[in-house]
Amino acid sequence: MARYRYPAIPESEVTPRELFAQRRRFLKGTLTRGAALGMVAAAPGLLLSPTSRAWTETLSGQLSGELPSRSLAGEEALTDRKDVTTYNNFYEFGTRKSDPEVYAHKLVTDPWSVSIEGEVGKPGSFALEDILAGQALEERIYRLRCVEAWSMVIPWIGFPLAELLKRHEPTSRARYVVFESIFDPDNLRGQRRSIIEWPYREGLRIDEAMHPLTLLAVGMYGERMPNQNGAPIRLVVPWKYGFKSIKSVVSIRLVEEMPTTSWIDQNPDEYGFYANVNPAVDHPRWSQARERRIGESGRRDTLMFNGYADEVAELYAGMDLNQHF
Ligand SMILES: Nc1nc2c(c(=O)[nH]1)N[C@H]1C(S)=C(S)[C@@H](COP(=O)(O)O)O[C@H]1N2
Ligand SMILES: [Mo]
Repeated sequence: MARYRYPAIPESEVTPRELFAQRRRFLKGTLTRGAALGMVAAAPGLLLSPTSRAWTETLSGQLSGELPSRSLAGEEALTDRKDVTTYNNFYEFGTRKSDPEVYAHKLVTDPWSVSIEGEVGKPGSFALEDILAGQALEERIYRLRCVEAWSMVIPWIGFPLAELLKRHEPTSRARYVVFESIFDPDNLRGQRRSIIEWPYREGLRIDEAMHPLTLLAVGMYGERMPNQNGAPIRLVVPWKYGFKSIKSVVSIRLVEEMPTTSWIDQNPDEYGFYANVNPAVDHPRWSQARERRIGESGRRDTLMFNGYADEVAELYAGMDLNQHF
Protein backbone atom coordinates (compact mmCIF):
# COMPACT_ATOMS: atom_id res chain seq x y z
CA MET A 1 0.00 0.00 0.00
CA ALA A 2 1.31 3.40 -0.95
CA ARG A 3 2.00 5.53 2.08
CA TYR A 4 0.79 9.09 1.84
CA ARG A 5 3.52 11.31 3.13
CA TYR A 6 2.95 14.69 4.63
CA PRO A 7 4.13 17.43 4.03
CA ALA A 8 2.18 18.20 0.90
CA ILE A 9 5.11 20.48 0.14
CA PRO A 10 7.30 18.15 -1.90
CA GLU A 11 10.78 17.65 -0.51
CA SER A 12 12.10 19.22 -3.72
CA GLU A 13 10.40 22.51 -2.74
CA VAL A 14 11.78 22.45 0.75
CA THR A 15 14.85 24.51 1.38
CA PRO A 16 17.82 22.14 1.23
CA ARG A 17 19.69 21.79 4.47
CA GLU A 18 22.82 23.51 3.16
CA LEU A 19 20.84 26.44 1.81
CA PHE A 20 18.98 26.71 5.07
CA ALA A 21 22.22 26.78 7.03
CA GLN A 22 23.59 29.36 4.62
CA ARG A 23 20.48 31.48 5.02
CA ARG A 24 20.96 31.35 8.76
CA ARG A 25 24.44 32.73 8.36
CA PHE A 26 23.03 35.52 6.19
CA LEU A 27 20.47 36.27 8.85
CA LYS A 28 23.18 36.55 11.46
CA GLY A 29 24.77 39.14 9.19
CA THR A 30 21.39 41.02 9.40
CA LEU A 31 20.61 40.51 5.72
CA THR A 32 17.02 39.70 4.72
CA ARG A 33 15.98 36.21 3.82
CA GLY A 34 16.05 36.80 0.09
CA ALA A 35 15.35 34.56 -2.85
CA ALA A 36 15.80 31.15 -1.26
CA LEU A 37 12.96 31.69 1.16
CA GLY A 38 10.73 33.53 -1.31
CA MET A 39 10.81 30.38 -3.42
CA VAL A 40 9.61 28.02 -0.69
CA ALA A 41 7.16 30.43 0.88
CA ALA A 42 5.29 30.86 -2.40
CA ALA A 43 4.87 27.16 -3.09
CA PRO A 44 2.49 26.02 -0.32
CA GLY A 45 -0.07 28.72 -1.14
CA LEU A 46 -0.89 26.94 -4.37
CA LEU A 47 -2.25 23.96 -2.49
CA LEU A 48 -4.52 25.91 -0.19
CA SER A 49 -8.05 27.26 -0.16
CA PRO A 50 -8.64 31.04 0.01
CA THR A 51 -9.00 31.24 3.80
CA SER A 52 -5.81 29.47 4.59
CA ARG A 53 -4.10 31.29 1.73
CA ALA A 54 -4.96 34.52 3.53
CA TRP A 55 -3.18 33.58 6.72
CA THR A 56 -0.43 31.79 4.88
CA GLU A 57 0.17 35.03 3.04
CA THR A 58 0.22 36.92 6.31
CA LEU A 59 2.78 34.40 7.40
CA SER A 60 4.83 34.32 4.21
CA GLY A 61 4.65 38.12 4.02
CA GLN A 62 6.45 38.18 7.32
CA LEU A 63 8.68 35.27 6.45
CA SER A 64 9.97 36.88 3.29
CA GLY A 65 10.73 40.06 5.18
CA GLU A 66 13.36 40.51 7.80
CA LEU A 67 12.58 37.97 10.48
CA PRO A 68 14.42 38.46 13.74
CA SER A 69 16.28 35.26 14.49
CA ARG A 70 17.82 34.10 17.74
CA SER A 71 19.52 30.93 18.76
CA LEU A 72 18.54 29.90 22.27
CA ALA A 73 20.39 26.62 21.87
CA GLY A 74 23.90 28.06 21.72
CA GLU A 75 25.95 26.79 18.81
CA GLU A 76 24.28 23.38 18.74
CA ALA A 77 23.54 22.12 15.24
CA LEU A 78 19.95 22.10 14.03
CA THR A 79 18.30 18.70 13.87
CA ASP A 80 17.70 17.58 10.31
CA ARG A 81 14.30 18.81 9.16
CA LYS A 82 13.55 15.35 7.84
CA ASP A 83 13.88 13.87 11.35
CA VAL A 84 11.80 16.65 12.88
CA THR A 85 8.93 15.91 10.47
CA THR A 86 9.08 12.10 10.49
CA TYR A 87 9.76 11.25 14.15
CA ASN A 88 6.82 12.72 16.03
CA ASN A 89 4.63 12.31 19.06
CA PHE A 90 1.10 13.25 18.06
CA TYR A 91 -1.18 10.62 19.53
CA GLU A 92 -4.19 11.96 17.66
CA PHE A 93 -2.68 10.00 14.75
CA GLY A 94 -1.49 6.96 16.68
CA THR A 95 1.26 6.11 19.14
CA ARG A 96 4.04 5.18 16.72
CA LYS A 97 6.62 7.87 15.92
CA SER A 98 5.92 7.27 12.23
CA ASP A 99 2.12 7.60 12.45
CA PRO A 100 1.86 11.43 12.35
CA GLU A 101 3.81 11.73 9.12
CA VAL A 102 1.61 9.09 7.49
CA TYR A 103 -1.79 10.31 8.69
CA ALA A 104 -1.41 14.04 9.41
CA HIS A 105 -2.78 15.01 6.00
CA LYS A 106 -6.19 14.23 7.55
CA LEU A 107 -5.86 17.19 9.91
CA VAL A 108 -8.15 19.97 8.69
CA THR A 109 -6.43 23.28 9.45
CA ASP A 110 -8.71 25.46 7.34
CA PRO A 111 -10.70 27.20 8.65
CA TRP A 112 -9.07 27.42 12.08
CA SER A 113 -10.03 29.47 15.05
CA VAL A 114 -8.84 29.63 18.64
CA SER A 115 -11.11 30.57 21.51
CA ILE A 116 -9.71 32.62 24.38
CA GLU A 117 -11.98 32.27 27.38
CA GLY A 118 -12.35 32.28 31.13
CA GLU A 119 -10.70 34.91 33.28
CA VAL A 120 -10.11 37.50 30.56
CA GLY A 121 -11.63 40.92 29.97
CA LYS A 122 -11.94 40.29 26.23
CA PRO A 123 -12.97 36.70 25.52
CA GLY A 124 -13.96 35.38 22.12
CA SER A 125 -13.25 33.01 19.29
CA PHE A 126 -10.79 34.28 16.72
CA ALA A 127 -9.82 33.23 13.23
CA LEU A 128 -6.19 32.31 12.99
CA GLU A 129 -5.45 35.13 10.59
CA ASP A 130 -6.85 37.64 13.09
CA ILE A 131 -4.64 36.19 15.79
CA LEU A 132 -1.64 36.46 13.49
CA ALA A 133 -2.47 39.98 12.37
CA GLY A 134 -0.29 42.40 14.22
CA GLN A 135 1.92 39.74 15.77
CA ALA A 136 5.56 40.18 14.91
CA LEU A 137 6.88 36.74 14.10
CA GLU A 138 10.38 35.73 15.01
CA GLU A 139 12.54 32.69 14.54
CA ARG A 140 13.88 31.12 17.72
CA ILE A 141 16.07 28.08 17.92
CA TYR A 142 15.09 26.00 20.94
CA ARG A 143 15.88 22.52 22.15
CA LEU A 144 12.89 20.20 22.46
CA ARG A 145 13.40 17.47 25.07
CA CYS A 146 10.95 14.59 25.16
CA VAL A 147 10.19 12.76 28.41
CA GLU A 148 11.32 9.65 26.50
CA ALA A 149 14.91 10.98 26.74
CA TRP A 150 15.53 12.09 23.19
CA SER A 151 15.93 15.66 22.04
CA MET A 152 16.06 17.85 18.96
CA VAL A 153 17.13 21.42 18.10
CA ILE A 154 14.46 23.19 16.07
CA PRO A 155 14.16 26.64 14.46
CA TRP A 156 10.61 27.58 15.44
CA ILE A 157 8.72 30.54 14.01
CA GLY A 158 6.20 32.18 16.27
CA PHE A 159 5.42 34.89 18.76
CA PRO A 160 5.30 35.01 22.57
CA LEU A 161 2.09 33.61 24.08
CA ALA A 162 2.25 36.59 26.47
CA GLU A 163 1.50 38.95 23.57
CA LEU A 164 -1.76 37.16 22.81
CA LEU A 165 -2.79 36.84 26.45
CA LYS A 166 -2.16 40.54 27.13
CA ARG A 167 -4.41 41.52 24.22
CA HIS A 168 -7.25 39.66 25.92
CA GLU A 169 -6.65 41.23 29.32
CA PRO A 170 -6.31 38.49 31.94
CA THR A 171 -8.21 39.29 35.14
CA SER A 172 -6.60 39.20 38.60
CA ARG A 173 -8.14 35.75 39.10
CA ALA A 174 -6.26 34.25 36.12
CA ARG A 175 -3.70 32.00 37.83
CA TYR A 176 -3.44 29.13 35.33
CA VAL A 177 -3.91 28.61 31.60
CA VAL A 178 -5.58 25.53 30.10
CA PHE A 179 -4.98 24.58 26.48
CA GLU A 180 -6.96 22.16 24.36
CA SER A 181 -6.11 20.54 21.04
CA ILE A 182 -8.52 19.85 18.22
CA PHE A 183 -11.11 17.08 18.74
CA ASP A 184 -12.10 15.52 15.42
CA PRO A 185 -12.29 11.71 15.65
CA ASP A 186 -13.60 11.45 12.07
CA ASN A 187 -10.25 12.65 10.81
CA LEU A 188 -7.93 11.96 13.74
CA ARG A 189 -7.78 8.18 13.85
CA GLY A 190 -6.01 8.07 17.21
CA GLN A 191 -9.04 9.73 18.81
CA ARG A 192 -11.17 6.69 17.99
CA ARG A 193 -9.19 4.85 20.68
CA SER A 194 -8.88 5.88 24.31
CA ILE A 195 -5.11 6.33 24.32
CA ILE A 196 -5.56 9.34 26.58
CA GLU A 197 -8.67 11.30 27.46
CA TRP A 198 -9.41 13.43 24.40
CA PRO A 199 -9.08 16.19 23.52
CA TYR A 200 -5.41 16.52 24.50
CA ARG A 201 -5.28 19.02 27.38
CA GLU A 202 -2.33 20.82 28.92
CA GLY A 203 -1.82 23.59 31.42
CA LEU A 204 0.67 26.19 32.61
CA ARG A 205 0.85 28.47 35.59
CA ILE A 206 0.17 32.07 34.52
CA ASP A 207 3.77 33.21 35.12
CA GLU A 208 5.03 30.32 32.97
CA ALA A 209 2.52 31.23 30.27
CA MET A 210 3.58 34.89 30.38
CA HIS A 211 7.30 34.07 30.36
CA PRO A 212 9.02 35.52 27.28
CA LEU A 213 10.44 32.10 26.29
CA THR A 214 6.94 30.60 25.94
CA LEU A 215 6.09 30.66 22.26
CA LEU A 216 3.04 30.09 20.10
CA ALA A 217 4.61 28.62 16.99
CA VAL A 218 3.11 28.74 13.51
CA GLY A 219 6.09 27.54 11.53
CA MET A 220 9.51 25.93 11.55
CA TYR A 221 12.55 25.81 9.25
CA GLY A 222 11.39 28.99 7.53
CA GLU A 223 8.02 27.53 6.53
CA ARG A 224 4.53 27.23 7.93
CA MET A 225 4.03 24.46 10.47
CA PRO A 226 3.84 20.95 9.01
CA ASN A 227 0.65 19.16 10.13
CA GLN A 228 2.55 16.48 12.04
CA ASN A 229 4.28 19.14 14.12
CA GLY A 230 1.02 20.71 15.28
CA ALA A 231 -0.34 22.90 12.49
CA PRO A 232 -1.52 25.52 12.33
CA ILE A 233 -0.60 26.75 15.82
CA ARG A 234 1.07 25.04 18.76
CA LEU A 235 2.74 25.86 22.02
CA VAL A 236 6.48 25.58 22.62
CA VAL A 237 7.72 25.69 26.22
CA PRO A 238 11.43 24.96 25.89
CA TRP A 239 12.30 24.23 29.55
CA LYS A 240 9.59 21.56 29.93
CA TYR A 241 9.24 18.04 28.61
CA GLY A 242 7.83 17.95 25.10
CA PHE A 243 4.36 16.83 26.11
CA LYS A 244 3.64 20.28 27.57
CA SER A 245 4.13 21.75 24.07
CA ILE A 246 0.57 21.05 22.96
CA LYS A 247 -0.15 20.88 19.23
CA SER A 248 -3.02 22.13 17.06
CA VAL A 249 -4.47 24.35 19.77
CA VAL A 250 -8.15 25.37 19.51
CA SER A 251 -8.82 26.70 22.99
CA ILE A 252 -6.98 28.75 25.61
CA ARG A 253 -8.79 29.22 28.90
CA LEU A 254 -7.58 31.24 31.87
CA VAL A 255 -8.66 29.81 35.19
CA GLU A 256 -8.25 30.27 38.92
CA GLU A 257 -7.52 26.68 40.03
CA MET A 258 -4.66 24.44 38.94
CA PRO A 259 -6.12 22.31 36.14
CA THR A 260 -5.56 18.65 35.49
CA THR A 261 -4.07 17.55 32.13
CA SER A 262 -4.55 14.55 29.85
CA TRP A 263 -1.24 13.08 31.03
CA ILE A 264 -1.94 13.59 34.73
CA ASP A 265 -5.33 11.90 34.28
CA GLN A 266 -3.63 9.07 32.41
CA ASN A 267 -0.93 8.43 34.98
CA PRO A 268 -0.43 10.83 37.90
CA ASP A 269 2.61 8.92 39.17
CA GLU A 270 4.49 9.41 35.93
CA TYR A 271 3.37 12.87 34.83
CA GLY A 272 3.20 15.93 37.00
CA PHE A 273 1.77 19.38 36.33
CA TYR A 274 5.14 21.10 36.04
CA ALA A 275 7.06 18.59 33.89
CA ASN A 276 10.19 20.74 34.00
CA VAL A 277 13.19 19.09 32.40
CA ASN A 278 15.24 17.99 35.38
CA PRO A 279 18.14 15.51 35.18
CA ALA A 280 17.92 14.96 38.96
CA VAL A 281 14.30 13.78 38.96
CA ASP A 282 13.82 10.53 37.09
CA HIS A 283 10.74 9.27 35.36
CA PRO A 284 9.59 6.31 37.50
CA ARG A 285 10.55 3.87 34.73
CA TRP A 286 13.80 5.41 33.43
CA SER A 287 16.53 7.94 34.10
CA GLN A 288 16.29 11.53 32.91
CA ALA A 289 20.00 12.24 33.46
CA ARG A 290 21.00 11.79 29.82
CA GLU A 291 19.41 12.14 26.42
CA ARG A 292 19.86 11.05 22.82
CA ARG A 293 20.04 13.96 20.42
CA ILE A 294 18.26 12.77 17.29
CA GLY A 295 20.84 12.44 14.51
CA GLU A 296 23.74 11.83 16.90
CA SER A 297 25.15 8.57 18.15
CA GLY A 298 25.76 8.28 21.86
CA ARG A 299 24.11 10.35 24.53
CA ARG A 300 24.65 13.72 26.16
CA ASP A 301 23.97 15.00 29.63
CA THR A 302 20.55 16.53 30.13
CA LEU A 303 20.72 20.12 31.34
CA MET A 304 18.64 21.51 34.18
CA PHE A 305 15.52 23.17 32.73
CA ASN A 306 16.76 21.89 29.36
CA GLY A 307 19.52 24.52 29.43
CA TYR A 308 17.20 27.46 30.17
CA ALA A 309 17.90 27.66 33.92
CA ASP A 310 19.27 31.22 33.77
CA GLU A 311 15.97 32.37 32.32
CA VAL A 312 13.44 30.29 34.26
CA ALA A 313 14.89 28.90 37.51
CA GLU A 314 13.54 31.85 39.48
CA LEU A 315 9.97 30.81 38.64
CA TYR A 316 10.47 27.81 40.93
CA ALA A 317 12.47 29.40 43.74
CA GLY A 318 11.67 27.71 47.04
CA MET A 319 9.72 24.84 45.46
CA ASP A 320 10.63 21.21 46.09
CA LEU A 321 11.05 19.97 42.52
CA ASN A 322 10.98 16.33 43.64
CA GLN A 323 7.46 16.89 44.84
CA HIS A 324 6.38 19.34 42.11
CA PHE A 325 7.68 17.28 39.19
N1 LIG B 1 -2.09 17.49 20.71
C1 LIG B 1 -0.94 16.89 21.01
N2 LIG B 1 0.14 17.64 21.31
C2 LIG B 1 1.31 17.05 21.60
C3 LIG B 1 1.44 15.64 21.62
C4 LIG B 1 0.29 14.87 21.28
O1 LIG B 1 0.30 13.62 21.26
N3 LIG B 1 -0.87 15.52 20.98
N4 LIG B 1 2.66 15.07 21.94
C5 LIG B 1 3.58 15.88 22.75
C6 LIG B 1 4.90 15.29 22.90
S1 LIG B 1 5.04 13.97 23.97
C7 LIG B 1 6.02 15.81 22.30
S2 LIG B 1 7.57 15.21 22.63
C8 LIG B 1 5.90 16.93 21.30
C9 LIG B 1 6.52 16.49 20.00
O2 LIG B 1 6.55 17.57 19.10
P1 LIG B 1 7.15 17.32 17.64
O3 LIG B 1 6.46 16.12 17.06
O4 LIG B 1 6.86 18.57 16.88
O5 LIG B 1 8.60 17.08 17.82
O6 LIG B 1 4.54 17.29 21.05
C10 LIG B 1 3.71 17.30 22.20
N5 LIG B 1 2.42 17.85 21.87
MO1 LIG C 1 7.31 13.79 24.46
